Order: sequence, then structure tokens, then C-alpha cells
Amino acid sequence: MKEYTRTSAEFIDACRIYLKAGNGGDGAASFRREKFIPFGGPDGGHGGKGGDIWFEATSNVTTLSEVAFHPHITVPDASPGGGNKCDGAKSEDKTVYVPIGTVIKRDGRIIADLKENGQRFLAAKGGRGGRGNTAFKTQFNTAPRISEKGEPGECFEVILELSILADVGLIGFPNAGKSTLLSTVSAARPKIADYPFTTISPNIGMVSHKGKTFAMADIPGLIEGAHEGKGLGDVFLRHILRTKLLIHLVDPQGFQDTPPENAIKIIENELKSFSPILARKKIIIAVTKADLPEAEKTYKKLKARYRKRDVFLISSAASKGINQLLDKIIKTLPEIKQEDAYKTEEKQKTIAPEVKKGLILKRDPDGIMRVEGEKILKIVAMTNFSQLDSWDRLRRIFKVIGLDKALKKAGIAEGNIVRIGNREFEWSDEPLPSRKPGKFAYKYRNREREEYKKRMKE
Ligand SMILES: Nc1nc2c(ncn2[C@@H]2O[C@H](COP(=O)(O)OP(=O)(O)OP(=O)(O)O)[C@@H](O)[C@H]2O)c(=O)[nH]1
Ligand SMILES: [Mg+2]
Repeated sequence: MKEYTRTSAEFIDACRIYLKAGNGGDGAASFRREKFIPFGGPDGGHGGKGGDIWFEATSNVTTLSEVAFHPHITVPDASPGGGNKCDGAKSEDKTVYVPIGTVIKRDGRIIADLKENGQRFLAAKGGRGGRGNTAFKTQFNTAPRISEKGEPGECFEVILELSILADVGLIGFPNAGKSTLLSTVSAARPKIADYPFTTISPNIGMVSHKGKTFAMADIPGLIEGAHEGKGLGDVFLRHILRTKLLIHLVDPQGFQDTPPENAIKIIENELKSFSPILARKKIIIAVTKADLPEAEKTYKKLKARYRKRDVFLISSAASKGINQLLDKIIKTLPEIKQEDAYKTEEKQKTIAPEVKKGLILKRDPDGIMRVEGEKILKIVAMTNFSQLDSWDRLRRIFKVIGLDKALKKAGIAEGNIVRIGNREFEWSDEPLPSRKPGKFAYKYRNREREEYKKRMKE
């Protein structure tokens, strides 16, 4: 679980959260009863719509800590319908505020990438309200005792990952002077000290140079084996995935036993192990601490070794070479086309089409037949089993959508159990009771058949 470790008390850049959108309200089955109005007819109202869960990117928050400490996001259920054609109230939508640059993943797929302030994404849909018995009134059944239950709201788990948006990323061994450079060129004030791993979470600053502005990010230092979790590991590399350009800062004093000229290879290997996107990024080399005597020698060595690349010599303390480096950055940035680090996949793709529309028959480990399919699960969940007529209607639906046929084909026998969602049904081959005798019975069923066939096709 390397990815989801908390990185510091204030800065959390990845978390897992649970979403449960509001259930729709139940529809009502009631009849108009008024003095002097005999046979008042059905007047049951519909249930309200369950609230949705939205994500919104905002510049007001910079970490996911608020969300991570309250990982269960639930929306209350909508109110049920009532008599006298009163529809239930909908429940309020909920918005989760996340920092700009938050990527939302469901089942390992990216479903949203919120890159702009105010960008919103509908993550979990609330259920629709169940219909009251007014909706089931037909020419042939003028007093239906049928009402639907509310549709359940969507319920699933998502992983949020923050990947900050910056144009330029600073990389290098610990203590190389990354934070010092960021603090000299921008208004950011990261912690700076003479020991490795001073920076433990990414910092971002806006740099203005010759009328051009760009964002620069400073991440914790890398060491050899960071991709295996050494030092602070490579988890922070995610934050430079969206940069256009990297500046590799090299300390002329080297880092511990590693001489400065070996730094380039080691760090670039770490980038490669993390992601091919990082391996393809343009990197400018800058030897830091030019005020120290050994800097000149290191600079010459690197310049000779990497002849085709840009090598700079800078000093944040003595303000040397900084302007040349910034000139190079603003000249290079417009030439680079940013690679899309996070490709959003359609949310619908998470559910296979056959599961969505049709019926799938499976056997549970205990040998009992189970029926799966998004639509059929919804129909069962919305059936009010306390009403005999609803129960009859469900049996007709099963027949119309071909469940009866499919079960017979699979070899079901009298008295066998069939599971659908969290309900169990006993199979019987007895014909459905004909509720309306005479020629109307046929017409009546036919109408229903067409209606459900149409709805199943949607
Ligand atoms: N002489 C000199 N010292 C510098 C210069 N830039 C940074 N330093 C010093 O180098 C040390 C480390 O600087 P930081 O900016 O904290 O280094 P860092 O790369 O951010 O280090 P980590 O956050 O630990 O990865 C500090 O003591 C700085 O004062 C420079 O241009 N000249
Ligand atoms: Mg630092």
C-alpha cells in the first residue's frame, strides 16, 4: 500500500473514499377518499429523487486531508410520496471539494481528472423516485394497488490522487538546493536546511520572468533505489508527471558517497522506473552552489560528459546564473507539447454492456442459481413486495424479459431457488393467474409487455 501512506500530518495526496448517493423516495399507493366522491381513483404521489455526489476542484484547498479524514460520503434518502398526489421532496446533492489536479479512479480506471478551478464532476448518481400508483392507472386497471420503491443510489469506492499542476519540476538528490532555488525565484517559502529530506511534501511557486509566468514545483529529494521505497520513495514523482520541463539540480559537493557526476544517471534511472512519461521529459541540468570552490570543476565535467544537453551553473545564494536559467526555461516552455499523463476513460466502460442490459445466469458457490444484470437488479430493488399486485407485476416482467425461458433452458426444476440481488425466489411452473377474464386479459398483458420490452431496450 505504498501509494496510500500518509505523507505528513498536513499534506495528504492520495486517499480512498466511499460514496453512497441518495436512494430515491418510495412511491405511494393510495386512493382519493372524500365525502360524496365515490371511487375517487388512485392519488399516490411519486417519491423524490435521491441526491447526487459531485466533486469540485477548488483553489481553496491544497491537500486531500479534509476528504481523507472523512472518507464516508453519504447523501440522505429522498422523501417518499404521499396521498393526495403529493410527491416526495428530493434530497440535497453533496459536493466534495478537492484540490486542483485531483484524479479520480474507480476500479483502477481514471474516471475524472479535475484540472481547472470550479470544474465539477458527477461521480455517484442518486436514485430516481419510485412512481406512485397514479402512474399505474390504465384503462383496464383503474385502481392499481402498485407503487414502486425508490431506486437505490449508486454506491462504490473511489481512489483520489492529487497530481499537482506545474510547468517546471525541480528534481535532484536531497540537499541539492531545490527549495532554495524555488524560494529565490518565487514567493513560495519552503523549509530550507542543511540536512537531507528537509522537504517532505511538494511545494509550488509562481515564477514571473520577463513578462512570462509559469508554475514551478519542488519535490522531496530522490536517492538511488527511491522506486523501491528508499528515502522518501518515489511517490512524489507523481507530482511532476504533468510538468513540461524538469530541472535537475546537482550539488557540486555530491550526496554522501555519491560523486556529483554520477547523479544524472542515478536520478534518471529512478525517473524511468517510475514512469515512461517521466523518462521522455526534457531535462535541463543545473549545477548549484556556484559560490563554492568545487562547483566550477563539476560544471566542466558535466558539460564535457553531456555535450548535447543544456548544463547551467547557478547559485541561489549569490544570485549567479539564475537569470540565464530562467531565460532558457521561458524560451523552452512554449516549444514543448505536454503529454497527457492521465487519460480519462468513460465511466460507462466500467460496466460491461452485457451486464448492463441483459441477463446473466450464474451459480453461487452453494449451487443456487443467481441472476445478474443491472436492469433486472434495479427492477427487483424497486418492487414493493408488500403489495400483491406489485409482486404479480414483477412475475409478468420476468416472463416478458425472457427470464422464465432462460431459467428453463438452464434446467430449473419445480421448487428450486433463484437469487436476484438480495432476494430469493422459488421457481414454479404454474401458469400466472389470469386476473382479468375474457378478451381484455390478453390486451392488458400485451400492453405491459410492450411497455417493458421498450424499457429494457433503453
Ligand atoms: N553555498 C550555497 N549553499 C546553498 C545554495 N543553495 C542552497 N544552499 C544550501 O544547501 C542546503 C540545502 O538546501 P535546500 O534548498 O534545503 O535543499 P533541497 O534540495 O531542497 O533539499 P531536500 O529538501 O532535503 O531535498 C541549505 O543549507 C542551503 O542553505 C547556494 O547557492 N550556495
Ligand atoms: Mg527541499
